[in-house]
Amino acid sequence: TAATERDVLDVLVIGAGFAGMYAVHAARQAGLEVLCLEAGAGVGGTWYFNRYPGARCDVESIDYSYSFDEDLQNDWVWSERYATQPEILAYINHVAERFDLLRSIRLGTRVATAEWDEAAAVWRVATEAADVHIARHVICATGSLSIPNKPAIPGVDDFEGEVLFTAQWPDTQPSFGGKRVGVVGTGSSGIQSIPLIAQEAAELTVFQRTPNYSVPAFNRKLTEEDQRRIREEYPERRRKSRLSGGGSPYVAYPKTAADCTPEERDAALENGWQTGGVLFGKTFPDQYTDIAANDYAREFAEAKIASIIDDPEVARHLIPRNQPLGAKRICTDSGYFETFNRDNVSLVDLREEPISSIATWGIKTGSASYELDVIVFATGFDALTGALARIDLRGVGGVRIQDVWADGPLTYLGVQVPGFPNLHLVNGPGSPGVLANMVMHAELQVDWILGLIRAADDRGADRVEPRTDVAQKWTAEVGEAAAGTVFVRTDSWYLGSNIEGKPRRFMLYTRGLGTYMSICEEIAASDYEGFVFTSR
Ligand code: NA7
Repeated sequence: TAATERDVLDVLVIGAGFAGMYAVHAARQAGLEVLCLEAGAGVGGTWYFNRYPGARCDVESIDYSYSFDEDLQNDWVWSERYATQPEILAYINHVAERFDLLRSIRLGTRVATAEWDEAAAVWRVATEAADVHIARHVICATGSLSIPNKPAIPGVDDFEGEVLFTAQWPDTQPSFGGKRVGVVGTGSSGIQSIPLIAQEAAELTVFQRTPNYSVPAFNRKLTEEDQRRIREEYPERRRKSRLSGGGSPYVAYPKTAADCTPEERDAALENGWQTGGVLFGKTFPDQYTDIAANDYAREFAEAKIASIIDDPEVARHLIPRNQPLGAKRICTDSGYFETFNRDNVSLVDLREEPISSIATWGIKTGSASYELDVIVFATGFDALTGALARIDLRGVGGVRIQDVWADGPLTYLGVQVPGFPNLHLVNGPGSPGVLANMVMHAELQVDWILGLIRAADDRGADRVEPRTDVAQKWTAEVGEAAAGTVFVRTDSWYLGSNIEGKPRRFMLYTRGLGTYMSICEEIAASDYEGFVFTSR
């Protein structure tokens, strides 16, 4: 196809998930000419692709939703404390329609290359269909969990049954009735889908490489009384969330674990457990920084989990024990451990014997064979940097972002990269990202990015980029902050260690969303300290 060139856009957004959709809306509100390119056939990003049974957000629906428009906030009614994927997707589609966003979004359009044109001070962005778009600024809203990890197990292509990936689930729900199903992977996606698949399948075999801590969601329907209270408390809830560590209004117990009496500690942990899910990780303020505090919470969780599982031998395999609680993201489940009490469910511990190959009929470990009709891979993502690395993204002098990031991502504030002028990342490495409520995080970051673009325009500068030294300093700070936490004590996708050959670096800012945004605000107020504005 012949390349077609369009007029110069102010902003080109890559990705129409929560972040990209808000970027489109906010850029339009700021009077900028914006176009968004989205690979999926619909909007929603990760919520478009991850349609597996049981898919839910582990942040409460009333927090994991846009705050930028009060009418939207008050009109939309979430039916459950934790929304299912279909409800989240319905919400995103509603937002797209309500704010007429689709006229600025090209669906089914994957970006292949993005190249900085030094002479013209613009980005040239080409799609896989070789359409070229020219933009002054590019906002990458490419998602943290958007590139599925497909393990290269010998023989994987020989399997004659059905192969499914949770992260690329078919539009029509496959049926498991009467079938022998194997699920590989026990992260959040496995833990959410396993209980539902178990209800339907004739037999379910779970292949677990690393066990995970999972805390019941205590999900429930939201009543009319809840709805009334939510509306009344929303402004205060959002205010608290913006100042918080994780973008939700919850605060830790007012004392460190060490300062509590044993009774107080247990009561705080019980309360944290009943709050449910990933929020249990926030019971004590020092739970992520003091291993002793973490041990209290971990042992409490282990006892709770053990009490759910009937067979102590199965429990021994399902409970992690050797990793700090929350170093891998705590999973939020509805009936996960209970599922292993069913007669049609069995667990294979791959730490004892890894998968050796896949045959036409199923999965082989060293000494055992498992005949299967369906294999579900819930094997995670090339997280945080995977989507950017798949674009041939070239900055000043044709330098590729993969090369600049060969030893791990280098960013200033998680938002800009030296040598890549006018390129902005949302929820990128070096920001709190997935450690916070991504919707609120995206809104705050997009507003900040648009402030930076405005600052450049006000100066008559056609180019803005961070100095290398400030990016190095910020990246070192991100690393130092993480070094003081339990996050670096176990392998995880936060560290890139789930993907072969990826540099092992903790990629997120651990001091919390509120602290992070106050630093960003200070930098904006100091006339964008660390940024260089230039014009041709
Ligand atoms: P995760 O959390 O990365 O989980 C992936 C799981 O798949 C995990 O248990 C992996 O074990 C396992 N895995 C990956 N590759 C293999 C191979 N080759 N063989 C066996 N098992 C394997 O991804 P999710 O999609 O569940 O969740 C991601 C995030 O989405 C989640 O944290 C929420 O924030 C939402 P491993 O631990 O690597 O040993």
